[in-house]
Amino acid sequence: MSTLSDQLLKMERHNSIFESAVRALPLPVCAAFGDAVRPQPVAFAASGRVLGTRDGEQVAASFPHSVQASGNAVLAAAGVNRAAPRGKRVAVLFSGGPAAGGHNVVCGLKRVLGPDNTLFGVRPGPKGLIKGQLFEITEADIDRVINTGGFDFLGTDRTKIKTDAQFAYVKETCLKNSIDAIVVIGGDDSNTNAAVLAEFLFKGVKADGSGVQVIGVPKTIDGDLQIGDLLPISFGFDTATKIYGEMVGNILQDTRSSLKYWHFIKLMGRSASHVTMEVALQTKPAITLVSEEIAEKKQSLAAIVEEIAQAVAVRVGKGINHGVVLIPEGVIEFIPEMNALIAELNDVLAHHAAEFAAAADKAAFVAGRLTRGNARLLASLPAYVVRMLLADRDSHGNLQVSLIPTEQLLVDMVKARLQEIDADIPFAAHCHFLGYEGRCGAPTLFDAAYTYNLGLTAGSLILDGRTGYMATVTDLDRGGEPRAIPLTGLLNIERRHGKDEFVIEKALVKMDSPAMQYLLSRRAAWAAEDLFCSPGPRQLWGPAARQMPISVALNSGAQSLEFRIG
Ligand code: FBP
Repeated sequence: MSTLSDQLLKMERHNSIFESAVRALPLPVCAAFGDAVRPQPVAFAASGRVLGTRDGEQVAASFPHSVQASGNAVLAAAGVNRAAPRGKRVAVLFSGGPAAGGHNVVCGLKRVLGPDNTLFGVRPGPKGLIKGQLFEITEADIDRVINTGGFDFLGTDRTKIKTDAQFAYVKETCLKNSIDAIVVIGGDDSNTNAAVLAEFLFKGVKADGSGVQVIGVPKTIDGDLQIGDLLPISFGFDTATKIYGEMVGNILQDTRSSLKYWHFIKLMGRSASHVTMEVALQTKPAITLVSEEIAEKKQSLAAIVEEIAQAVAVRVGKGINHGVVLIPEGVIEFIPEMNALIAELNDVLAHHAAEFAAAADKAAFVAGRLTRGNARLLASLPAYVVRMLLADRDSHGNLQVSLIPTEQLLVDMVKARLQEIDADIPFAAHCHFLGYEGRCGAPTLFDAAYTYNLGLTAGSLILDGRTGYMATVTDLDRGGEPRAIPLTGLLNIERRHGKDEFVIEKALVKMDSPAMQYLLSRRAAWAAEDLFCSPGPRQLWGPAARQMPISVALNSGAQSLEFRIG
């Protein structure tokens, strides 16, 4: 066999030239963990900060063990843990959508637990915990998955552990495998799940009456799990936005080359507009919709269409017959009349689930149960939008906004409006949805380092005997500090599935945040003429490798775009 065909065969199973090289990429660790090659577990102590939410009393009543144990106190690293126990058996799982860097959390965990403790992978996600599907993670596994993207090492799913039977199965899994601790790597819903699990498993699980510790790790490309300076961003956001940034930059470059197209690009990110805002800050397109702004200004669908149509007409007047419109995935839920419709739809679907499932004409079934205004609005929407508004909610009760073709709806409506303004205005548009292509790319240096240190932090919390906390790393432009956030200090009550539930609130874009203010200060100039830039491919080596998300740098008051861990 020739050398080239040998080389090509060796590349199979995640061994491309890039993947092989990236496994050897050294990862910096926060000073608290000591040596980068042999990181040490840290002990934790109360930092002096205590968290609370408006529903604190109900939380304390429903999560008595967790609240009593943590006092909702934020923990800070307090030196190397010289008394770390041995023989701990820890299970780790991914939960929810994939995000770059998840494998490095597992690697950090394994490294800090060391050879004296055992790490098990749960396959796939919470469902694997219910079914008891565990396997021991080896050093060879870690060498293979480090710095690689995706969640494929363990797989993931969106099962919400909620029934008595499911909780009993989880307990059985813990007992059968003598599990001492579970690490849940997930977003807001999954960390809410982790809080519930921590309370359920707090004590009385094992024969000696002791419990099973539960630690959460903040993941989601959406960027909607943020807690001020305690959690400036969840992992996966940087990689996803840099991948989208490169693609949007390429499309912008095409618009100015071919000189005849508008591109309406919807960006994943669920409800919040963090992803869209970050990509806008990276690329500077003509138009950026921000869902939270639309809600604040109470803009109707017609008003949004009018704004875009006018911007197109003004550019055409200047001879610029092209541009890019960035659209947040969840924008539809923020348009007041659509929001009212979706809320009523959610209630109808939750309360008539069986009849709805059996109904032949689902739209007619629902319309008959809506208020007159909402029924009229539903009837006015194109069939491709109605179908998705009526599609199954996910197991956490969320509308699957990624399935709603908002970009197509806007193109169709803008086209119709431009015809009314002046039939001679040229308008040719393409639609894109950038979502899944950003979730599993190889982690950026930021995400690779951040997640490895999150794994070290989660493992340290377990060895320090903690439960009901979310691991975090703060001060990302000043070396990085491992900390722990009490999950019960984040819980509020929200209406989901037609009933009140404890949830960690999604962090939306704040209108007065420095990142939003910056976008507002530049948006008109970006609409008036082409000022875009192309961030290019993400770099693991080279000048852009150390760049953190622009919105995170702005919002955390950083002095430059450079992150510094270690
Ligand atoms: P998480 O909130 O679980 O991290 O998921 C993020 C996300 O990628 C959203 O941006 C998107 O709306 C959703 O998952 C898509 O879900 P699915 O993977 O089930 O299609």
